Amino acid sequence: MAAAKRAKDSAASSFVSEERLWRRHMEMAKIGATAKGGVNRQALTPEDARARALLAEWARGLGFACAMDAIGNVFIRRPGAQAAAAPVISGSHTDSQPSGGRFDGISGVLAALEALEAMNQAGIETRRPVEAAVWTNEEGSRFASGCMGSQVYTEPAKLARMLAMKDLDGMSLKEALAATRAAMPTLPERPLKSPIDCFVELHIEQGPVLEATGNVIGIVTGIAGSRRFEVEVLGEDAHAGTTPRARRKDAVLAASAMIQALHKMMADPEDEVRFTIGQIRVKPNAMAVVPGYVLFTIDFRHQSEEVLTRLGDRIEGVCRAQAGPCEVTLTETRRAPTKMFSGLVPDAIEAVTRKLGVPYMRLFSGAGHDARYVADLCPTGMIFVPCEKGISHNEAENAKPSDLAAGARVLADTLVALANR
Ligand code: HGY
Ligand code: MN
Ligand code: MN
Repeated sequence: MAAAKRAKDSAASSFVSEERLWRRHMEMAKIGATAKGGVNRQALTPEDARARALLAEWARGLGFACAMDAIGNVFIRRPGAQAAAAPVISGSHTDSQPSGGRFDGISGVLAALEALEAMNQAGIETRRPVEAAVWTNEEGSRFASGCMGSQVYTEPAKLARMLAMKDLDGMSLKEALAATRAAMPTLPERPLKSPIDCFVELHIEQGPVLEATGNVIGIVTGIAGSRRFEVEVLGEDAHAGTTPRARRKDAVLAASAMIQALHKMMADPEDEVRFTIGQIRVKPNAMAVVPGYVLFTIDFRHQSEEVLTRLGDRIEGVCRAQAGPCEVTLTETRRAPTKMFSGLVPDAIEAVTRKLGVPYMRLFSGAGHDARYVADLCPTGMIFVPCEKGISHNEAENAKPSDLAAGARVLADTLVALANR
């Protein structure tokens, strides 16, 4: 490549448009918009399909080709001089929590598209192809086991099990994916586990640290390990008016005792354990029926694998001790190890951030991301940008246009540097 063009490599960031990036965020925020200003765009719902279709429309308008793999991950390609070289990829997710925010996930997807467009405007030819990616079902709210797209991409043997998963209405992921495909233009197939040269994910921090310290860029050092469980409590439906307490097998009473005991066990003085029971389903869920069935979910996270093992392995015993006349079944639906990021990608992010003069720090992520799994395939790193008061997984989630644009600028030059190294 001519020296002049290489010299322009740093120009990609100067073509990032804050206005265009913010406008695309607001366009996406209309899809699945909730009354309180957030989004409900759960994985592979018609809303998620509309977001993917809009993204594909923008991408094709820029001359980029799109592809999709067997679990619905989408790849938007900007060609490189060496067409057969493994691509540098950046991306995140379009799906949201049921009462999610306008930035979680989608910011990483739109920053990646913005970086590709800025490379076009800068007239930069990269040696490797550069791609923007959408990973299917990162949130794991509609279909359990989050980061599903990146899990299956890196471990294709998981595909069949994931496609068979059903949502609360009994629809399988396979059916939901077929509906999503039907709502999008037909895209060429991308084989699972196709080589990736390296991966960078931009995401809002979902914590207060960057904002509180006046930093705009977070270079992520790692992602906390997590263990997810489903606890089923089996009692016996009975009449609320005629059944004496001594004869009841009340699944809600047992589950509430378990929940109290678990929170007591997990309460660490350092307040580093992240233990959440976010979903409780009761059947038959009727006022005049002593409930015979409860399912509740456990989301347990910590940086230390020893803590995850020691406390996580005690969960079943604590539940059994509180079961009373009910039976209890514990299923571990996912265990993800703590993943650390170092070397090539974080260092490339830092070099670009310093060159652009953006205030930054290195920090650890309590939130999970697809980068955790992609890191098993290639050198990986993450860029955080601030979100207001660290609020996320909440309809009030907010971010500043200037911070999103700063993140996209760092991302654009990092992708060019990685693609040309
Ligand atoms: O739960 C998480 O950490 C991610 O935001 N889905
Ligand atoms: Mn996310
Ligand atoms: Mn999330």
